[in-house]
Amino acid sequence: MAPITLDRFILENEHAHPGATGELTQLLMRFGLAGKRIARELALAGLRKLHGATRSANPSGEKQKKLDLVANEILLETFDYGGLVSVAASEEMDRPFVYPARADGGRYAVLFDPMDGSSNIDVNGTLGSIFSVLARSEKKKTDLLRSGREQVAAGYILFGPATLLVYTCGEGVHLFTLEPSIGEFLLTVRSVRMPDRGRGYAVNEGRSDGWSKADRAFVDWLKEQDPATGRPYSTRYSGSMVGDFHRILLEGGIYLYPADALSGKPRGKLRVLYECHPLAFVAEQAGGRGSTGRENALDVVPDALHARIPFAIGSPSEVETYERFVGSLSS
Ligand code: AFP
Repeated sequence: MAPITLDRFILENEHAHPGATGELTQLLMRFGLAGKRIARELALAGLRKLHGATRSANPSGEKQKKLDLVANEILLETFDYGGLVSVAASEEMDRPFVYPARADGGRYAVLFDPMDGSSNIDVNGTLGSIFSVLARSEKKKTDLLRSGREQVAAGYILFGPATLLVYTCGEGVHLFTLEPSIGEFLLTVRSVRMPDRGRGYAVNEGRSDGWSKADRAFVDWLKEQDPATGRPYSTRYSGSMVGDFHRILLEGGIYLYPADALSGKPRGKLRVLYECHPLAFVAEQAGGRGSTGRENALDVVPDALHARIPFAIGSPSEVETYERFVGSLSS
C-alpha cells in the first residue's frame, strides 16, 4: 500500500468535514515544511559553526542560542504569505508579531516554542519545536491570553534519530516520520493512545531542594520499592520536554517541572502558551492529562504572554496521583 503522506492525511481529513475552508489544512501542512527546514539547519549546524549562544536573552531572561533564533525565523517566515495567520507569538519574542494584513485578515494565530531543549543543541541531543493554533480573536488580533481549550490544533516536531511530527486537531493524535530521501512526513501511527500508566518519570531532581513538600513526597513515592504497584519507577530526563513527553506518550509515565523556590522559578519554568497548553492538548487527545497539580492545565488562562505554571503531564494514573499529593500536602 502506498505510504500516506502528511499532506494527504490532512487533506483527506479535511474532506471528511464538508464545511472546512481548507485554511487549517494548509496551515498544518506548513508546520511540516517548517519542520523539514529546521531539521536541515540542525543537521548542518555543527559544520556551519552555528552552535553556541548569542549575546541576547529571551523575554524570560534565558540566553538565546543561535539556533533558537534560526528556528524562530523559519517559523515566522512559514506563515508570512497566503494570509492564513494574522499574528504569531513565540517564547523567543517580547511581543506578538502581527503579519501585514490581507483585506479580511488571517483567521488564525500561531504560538510556538521554536527550539525546545536548546541546551541539547551543542551536544547533538534531542530537540523539539512545539506549536499551538488558535482562531484569531474577533475582538483584538493580539488577544492571546486564552484558555488552552480554545486551541484548534497543536503538536510538536521532534528532532531525534528521526524527525517526527505529532499533531492533534481535536480528533485524536497522529504521528508522522520524515522520510528524508523523499522529503515527506509519512503516517506512522494513526490515533496514538497513551498508556493509562507507565514505569518512568522525568524531572530535574537536582532542583528538588527548591520544590514544595508535595512535589518531593510524590517523587519519593515514585522511587519507593513496591513491585505490586510497579514501583520504583525509572528516571528518564533529557533536558527537552518534547523528547521526554514523546516517550511518555508512547510508554506512559509522568513528566514534571515543579515550582522551584530556590532557583528564581516560583511558578515553575514552563510557559503556558508555548509549552503547557499545546502538549496538554496532545496528551488529552491521546488519553493523558496535563495539570498544574491543582487544575487541568488546559483550563489555565495566562495573565501574561510569557506566563509560567508548575506543570505535570502524562498518564492519567500518575497525574491523578500527583494531584492527590498536591491536594493533601499543600498548605
Ligand atoms: P529551553 O527550551 O529553554 O532549553 O528549555 C527547555 C525546557 O523548557 C524543557 O524542554 C526541559 O524539560 C526543561 O526546560 C529543562 O530545564 P532544566 O534544565 O531546568 O531542567
